[in-house]
Amino acid sequence: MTGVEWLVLLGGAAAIAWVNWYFFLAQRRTVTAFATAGSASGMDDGAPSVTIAVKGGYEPATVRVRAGMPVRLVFDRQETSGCSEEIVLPGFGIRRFLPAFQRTTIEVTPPKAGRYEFTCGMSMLRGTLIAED
Ligand SMILES: [Cu+2]
Repeated sequence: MTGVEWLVLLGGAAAIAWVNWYFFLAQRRTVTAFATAGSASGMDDGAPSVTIAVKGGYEPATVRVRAGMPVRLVFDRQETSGCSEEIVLPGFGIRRFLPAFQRTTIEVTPPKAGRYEFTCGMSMLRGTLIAED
């Protein structure tokens, strides 16, 4: 192969690696936020709140909460992308519109320990509440 062909091949391989990283690894990077009663900021009547940035995904995408305790999820939508305009919490029967550049608070109480997903309206963006006893 010529030098140019090698360059094209390497460029292609790099592009493929980047795409895989972007969609599979970057999206799955999760940050765990502990929301235990008494330790969270923004509490007024006892329910801890966790702010989740919405921008091409959810950050943090994993939120640990207490089973049986109400928690406020504050979705801070920082984009106008149509993908993230709805938030769905199937385990709680909730589907809510998220206005762009606003914070939308959704309070939920996981009834028991387990994993509760939250997704965009098309299930492309995903996050998880992990409720622990
Ligand atoms: Cu979407």
